[in-house]
Amino acid sequence: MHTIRTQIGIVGAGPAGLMLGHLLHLAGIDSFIIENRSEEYVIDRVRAGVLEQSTVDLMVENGVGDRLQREGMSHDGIYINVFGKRHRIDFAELIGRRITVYGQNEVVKDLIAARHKSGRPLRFNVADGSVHDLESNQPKIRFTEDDESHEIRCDFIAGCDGFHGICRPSIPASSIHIYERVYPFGWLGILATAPPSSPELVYSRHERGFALFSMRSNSVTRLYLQCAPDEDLAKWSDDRIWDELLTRLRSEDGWKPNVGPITQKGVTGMRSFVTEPMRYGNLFLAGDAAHIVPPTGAKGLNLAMADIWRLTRAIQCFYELKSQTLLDRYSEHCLQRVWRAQQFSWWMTSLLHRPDTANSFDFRRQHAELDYVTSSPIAMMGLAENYVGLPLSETIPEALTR
Ligand code: FAS
Ligand code: PHB
Repeated sequence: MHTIRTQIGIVGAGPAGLMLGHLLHLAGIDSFIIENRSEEYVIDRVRAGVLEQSTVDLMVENGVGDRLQREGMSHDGIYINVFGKRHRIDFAELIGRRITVYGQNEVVKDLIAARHKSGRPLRFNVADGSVHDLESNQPKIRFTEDDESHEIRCDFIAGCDGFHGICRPSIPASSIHIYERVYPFGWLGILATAPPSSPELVYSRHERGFALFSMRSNSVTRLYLQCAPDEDLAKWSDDRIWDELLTRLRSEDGWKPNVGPITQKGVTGMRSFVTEPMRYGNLFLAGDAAHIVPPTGAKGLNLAMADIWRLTRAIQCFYELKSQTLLDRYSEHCLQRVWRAQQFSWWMTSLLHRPDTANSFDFRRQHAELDYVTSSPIAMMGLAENYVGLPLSETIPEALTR
């Protein structure tokens, strides 16, 4: 068994683990990142596409935002298409903040490049990962690489290994509480080589269900449609996908997405999930390892970055001020932002999807809410504030009063 000593052991090289490694590096704090997938797989994995202002600020302020500033697409609003009628929600007008469209895999690519440049350890393709002695002052991560077993001894473990990782399940069930809601629908998502025909995202509620028009660049679009959670992709030819997308997204004013070759497609289930607390001994969970939101509110990646901003400050406070205060308040403070995003993501999902058991009252009530959200400046401001995201700050009340 080869022993490695470091300050922070990080499980998972997704956006959370990589950003943590980067911010700790800038703070002169040592860390060791392990990832059980290959570098190519992690970079090519198609996921998020919308960055909150605070996520963009975090990347730019910490020296990993150059390409984001060059290639990211800044959007001042979104469209909501209500049964064929398109309405614009003008974030810049309503709250003076905006979002940026920049693929998660581009974020991961930039962070991996920064990690390699820092010379600090990042190991891909590891196997048999496990965590131990979480309540001790020297928690341990064990893994094998090229059939050799290794043990990382550290002060703290950051569980950034996503929803299907090893860290959360390593916590005794009696020490955490899980809050969960699984939705009776999923998203069939595609990447297409087609120039965007709208300068901003289009969320659509159509009688046949939800659809979303998004993009990755001036030549690549990303689109989603509501489907069954276990939808069989084999039953969806590219023509059938485009027919359904055009039907659900086309609006009375003639707008419709451009059609082009589909280069990637997949089906994702949808759930709301929260782990409380996000800490067990000296194991700190961050990102999808602790919480999942349905992607309708575009919050997942941004919540992961907010957790990491908070965890870095807490770890710095421990080493620089010998204080446990922020570590002890990490979970409580993260959960304030997590539940705000949970409520918003559930609300956007309920507002824009066709419920599986639509009784006439629910249908009319949903329609009334869609009319309200697309006509009342006050309702639009609420949506804008949550969609663009709150500034990173110690607590939510503080962020709300900024
Ligand atoms: P990740 O899951 O990204 O990373 C965890 C890493 O840990 C992975 O690389 C995994 O391979 C690794 N790992 C797992 N087990 C391990 C083990 N045992 N040992 C070592 N490594 C291990 N969010 C948004 O904000 N905006 C969006 O527009 C958006 N769209 C989405 C669309 C889809 C289709 C999906 C599925 C998600 C979307 N999300 C969106 C949410 C998504 O982006 C996640 O929130 C984000 O990936 C969370 O980042 P991490 O917490 O780093 O987890
Ligand atoms: C995306 O661009 O992939 C995307 C955008 C908005 C969402 C979800 C996904 O709500």
